[in-house]
Order: sequence, then structure tokens, then C-alpha cells
Amino acid sequence: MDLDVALNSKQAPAARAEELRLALERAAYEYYVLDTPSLSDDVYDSLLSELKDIETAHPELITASSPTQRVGSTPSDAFSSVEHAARMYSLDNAMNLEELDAWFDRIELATGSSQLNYNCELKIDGSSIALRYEYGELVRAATRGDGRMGEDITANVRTVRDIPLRLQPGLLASLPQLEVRGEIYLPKAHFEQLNAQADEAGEKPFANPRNAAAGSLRQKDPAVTATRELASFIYAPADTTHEDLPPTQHGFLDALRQAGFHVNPDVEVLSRAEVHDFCKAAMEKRHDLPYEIDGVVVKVDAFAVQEALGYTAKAPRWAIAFKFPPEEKTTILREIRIQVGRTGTLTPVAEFDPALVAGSTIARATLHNEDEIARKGILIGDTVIVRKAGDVIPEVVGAVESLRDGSEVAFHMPTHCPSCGTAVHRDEDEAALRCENINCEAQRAERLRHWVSRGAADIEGLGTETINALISVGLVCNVADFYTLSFEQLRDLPLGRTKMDGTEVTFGEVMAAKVLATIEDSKKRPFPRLLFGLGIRHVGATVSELLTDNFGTLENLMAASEEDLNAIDGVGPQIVRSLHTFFSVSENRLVLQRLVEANLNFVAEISPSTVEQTLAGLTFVLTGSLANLTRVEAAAELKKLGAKVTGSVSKKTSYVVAGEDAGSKYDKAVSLGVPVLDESELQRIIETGNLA
Ligand code: 3B8
Repeated sequence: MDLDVALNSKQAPAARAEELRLALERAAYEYYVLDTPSLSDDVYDSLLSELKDIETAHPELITASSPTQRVGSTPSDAFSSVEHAARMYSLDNAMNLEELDAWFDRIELATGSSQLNYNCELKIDGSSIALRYEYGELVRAATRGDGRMGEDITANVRTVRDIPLRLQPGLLASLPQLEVRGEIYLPKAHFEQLNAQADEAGEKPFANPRNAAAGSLRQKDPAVTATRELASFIYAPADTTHEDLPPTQHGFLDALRQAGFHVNPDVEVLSRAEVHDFCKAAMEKRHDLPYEIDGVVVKVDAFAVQEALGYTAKAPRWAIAFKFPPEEKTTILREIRIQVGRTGTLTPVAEFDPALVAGSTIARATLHNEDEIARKGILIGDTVIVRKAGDVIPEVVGAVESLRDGSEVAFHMPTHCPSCGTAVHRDEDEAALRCENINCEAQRAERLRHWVSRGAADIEGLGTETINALISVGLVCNVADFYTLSFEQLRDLPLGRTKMDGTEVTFGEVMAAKVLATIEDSKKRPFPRLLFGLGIRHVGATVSELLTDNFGTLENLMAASEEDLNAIDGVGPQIVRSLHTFFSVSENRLVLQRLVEANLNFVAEISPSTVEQTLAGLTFVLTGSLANLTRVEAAAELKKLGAKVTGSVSKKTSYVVAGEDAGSKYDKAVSLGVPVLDESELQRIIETGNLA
């Protein structure tokens, strides 16, 4: 970089401001991407402060992507949800090298080739994000969410300093629309620093860097996120069928680097035979890296081959995450406690001396049921081996039998519910024991907690402590009771603790107002979530979605016959029985009646899966630029109608849609005799759902 920028300030303010912005962007690019900084921190700061001065004097010169505008917007109360242009999948895992080989075998069988190139990347343990750029400017950043819908976290992501607000000139910067995906992470050193601060402030530390990154991105005030030293690695385009893009994953990573994205340097294109060594090397260097990795991502390098392999319901077939084996520790099993779940299931939980495993401390793990305890051969008092399954969920692997001294005792499941004393029941064909008393206090508390949880009615501010307090004073007994709470009742709710001066701690005015507002908001949650929130046995999030898609309203669902229910793909006799049982309990019907009267949203939005699949069996290829929608949007619309959308034209292609400047794909369609549609014909198909 030439130093003229730092010296020349005799220009018109607009030109000078743009020159400064370009210089600052270039400096960030050199620093993060090229790893060859040419400006000292002092010079950078000095240029930034000159830019700030110009923008303060001439506010009309401020641009959205100016380096001064990273912490721009003011705190917001909620993140709005946004739809991903193309589904944001997660990866399937290979838990060991054998599973990795099985994946290679499947790829070779499906493609008929044993000569493929594989792009190997480190698997960064962070929080996934999707970044959308329009003509090179960052316009939106979203979390993965459920893969279809994520949360708009643009304001927070803008504060992440290695994410370009404007791209370096070139191919990617010139695209009308570009969506890239990557991982935002918190470097290990900052994670430790953050937790030390939390500790000092008497707050709960984050369990691991991934949670810390996700938590930092979900801050309501971007100024807080800005203090967190987050960083990013970007690794993929959302749409690999874009014909202007490089045709391989490694080529695309180069293009990302040139555009100014921070791309992880540890990537290699390898043959199948070389991948094992890459995985082993990654495992060894794992602890020397300044950020957390939990495996290696292996991807088929050629986009065309990726397209051909496609996706399962959950994950791409063309990529796999090789996960490092979990770290194991030993500790003493002190007790096995019984937990009563919301549907009455009695679950034994191991309580052991705290152990530091894979970066966080664990002290309990579910043992699932008595059979599982017998299978693992665990006795109370044993020295046990513990680890985190998938590096997250604590698990007892087994006992170290050689360390027994005879004082260990076997565990047996109780004959009566530890909460209400009702005799427990063992379902046929099921390992689980259940308390069938629907008035059981432990179940009631769990049902209420389930209702307020994030995937259900999502009532923030009602934690376990508050719910327990509401139950113990008799204000809340079932989920309908949340909707009749008054401000005064909440404000004066004793939390069962006393202050230093001996007075009772109450919920207070501020929290009461907040929680009442969220309770009001919760009435508008999507129907599938509210149905899931009711905690009907076997009716999880997916089944709820199926049921609401098919019946549309609570009324219809309650009136559905056994045949109606059985007719749904994915709904079996167990679910039918469980729904029937739930709806036949008069107390449940009363709760539902009260929820309806409180105006909860028991009506489904029209969902894509109810759209008639008029284009099923047809394959489309989109090429050229469309005037009224992006190719990704067009593809999404066609897929909703059941069509397949691919990237390359062949004899099997049913139609090619050609926009402006359609290139070789158009020529190929003509030479193969594949019918070509223009944008207006496409528009009509999308609107009418029909080809004719
Ligand atoms: C497809 C490709 C998910 C991922 C992907 O470092 C897909 O590629 C994905 F559906 O989650 N954590 C990476 C990382 C994660 C993913 C990926 N590549 N390097 C990561």
C-alpha cells in the first residue's frame, strides 16, 4: 500500500472518504486474508479516525458498508426470522475411519469413479452463518436455524471484523446476488478470557467456545457482540450451480479469498488414499491451533459431481464430517437419581464427581433406563469412564471394574414415582417405566417448562426457578394458566430467596412487564410449535408439523378419525393412540378450550408441502439472469411444485429456463432438443403451478 493515502487530504471530502474506505478495506484484506499487513495499527487507526471525522462533518457521505459503520444499529428486542434462499443443510458424521471409508465406498459406487478429488478442510467448531451480498455489499446475515428458516443477525455479524462489509473488486463483487456460508467462532484465548470475566462477575461461564460464539451472536445489543473478538471462516457458496463461479470447491475457496473473505488456510485437495493422513495430522495439530476444531470436513471437489450426488433429507451426500474421537475421563459415580419427564417417563440419571471433558465440566448424564445400566454394568460407587457424545452430550461409557473394592452397590428402578408415589407402569415393548398420574407434580413442572421452551411457545424470562415459584404458590397448574396471570401476581411472586436485609426476593416490576409481553407474543407462535408445546407423547416437532400441515386447525385435528390420522405418511399407530389418549382426557380438553379462548394461534399457515406437486418428475435447469427473481428463488419456487432443479443440461433435462445472457447451457439445450422457456413462461408456471 502506498502511503499517499495517509498524506493526501486536500481532496473533496467525498473522494477522500471513498479513498479512505478503499484503503481500510484493503488493509483488512491484507491482514486477514493475505496475512501480510502493510499498515501498522496506528496508521490504520489514524485513517479510520480521519474517515470518522469526514463522516461526522458530512453525514450524507456515510455509506452502509463504511468501516466506521460496523456497530451501527441500536439494540433490538428480537431477531426476525428469515428464509434461506437454498436450504442450509448440516453434515452427516463419520465417527471413525471405517465410517469414513464406508462413505468413500458409497461415493465411488454412486459416481462410478475411484479417481475423484476430495477437498479436505478443518471442521471449525463455531456457529454456522449465511451471508448475503448484493453487488459486493453485505446485506444480510442469518443463523442456520432449522435449515429452512434462520434468524436475521445482520447487525451483530457486521461487528465481526474479518467479515467484509464490501468485497474486493472482482468476480464475486460483481454478482447481483451472492450467498456464502461459513462459521463464526471465538478463538480459544478469547473464550478463556470471556469465561474468566464471567467468573469474576459471578455469572455462569459458557460451556465451550461454540456456545460462546452462538451466545455472542444472539446479543440484543450489537455493541456487546462487538466486544467479543469473534472471527470467521467462510467455506461455501449457497448455490454451486451459478455458472460464473469456479467449478470446484477449492477453486471457490480461492475466489472467496480474492474477494476478501477469511478462508481457513489448512485446506488440501487430495485423493481418497491421502485423506486418512490429513485426518490424522489434523488430530495431532488440533491442540496447537488458536481455535477449536472438532473434525475434518471431506467434500467431493467438483461442483458438478456434488450436484449429481445431491442431498438426503438432512445432509449433502457429497460431504462428510469426520469427527475426532471423544476425549474420555474417569470419575466416581456417587448416585443414580430418578428424573420424571413431562410424559411421566422415569429416567435414571448418573450423578458423578465433576470432570473436565473436552473443554467443559460435566457432573451428570442420563443412563436412559435400567436395561442400559445393566448392559454397561455400572454400580453406584464405581469409578466410571465419562465422555461427551458428539462432543456435547455427557455420557457414561462404563465402569473400571478393576478398581472395585466391594463397597459398590447395584441400582434398581423404584416401584413408585419418586415425585407423587403412584405405582409405576412398564409399557409393553418398551424399556421405559412411566408414572401415569397426569397430576403428578414433577410431570406438571416439566410440561410447563416444555411449553415455555424455545421450540414451543418460547416464553423467555420464565426459567425453572420462576415456574417452580408459580407452581408452589398455586398460580400455575397447567399451560393455560400462563394466559391468565396478572401483572400484580407476577410482580409480587416470591422466588423463595431472601435478600441480605432479610426481605423476600420477588419477581419485580421490570421482569413482570417483560414476561407478560412475551406471554402475549407467544399466542402468535406458529401452530406446529404450539402443538409440540402441549407435550403429547410421541408428538415431537416433526410430527407436529405433519399434523398441522394435514389438518390445518386444532379443531380438525381433534375431530380426525383413526383412519384420517393413519393415512398420513409418518404417523403410525403409536402416535394415533397417544393423540387419542390425550384428547380424551377431560382436563386436557379443558386446557385446550381455555387456550382457544385466550386466542392462541391454532391455525396453520399454508405450507409448501400442501402445494400440489404438479411438476413432480420434471428436471429444470436455470441459466442466465432473470429480471424479477434470482435463480435461487426461481429454483425454490419450482422445487415447491415438486420439480428437480439441476446445474447441467443433459438429455434427461425436461426444460431449460434461459434469462438474459444465457450462455453455453442454452446452446446445449438447443443442440439436444431440450425445450427452452423464457422468464415470462417461468413466471406463469410458478403462478399457476402448471406447465400448460
Ligand atoms: C454442506 C457443506 C454443510 C456444511 C458444508 O468448518 C453442508 O461444509 C457445513 F450442508 O456445515 N464447520 C466446513 C464446516 C462446516 C460445513 C462445511 N464446511 N468447513 C466447518
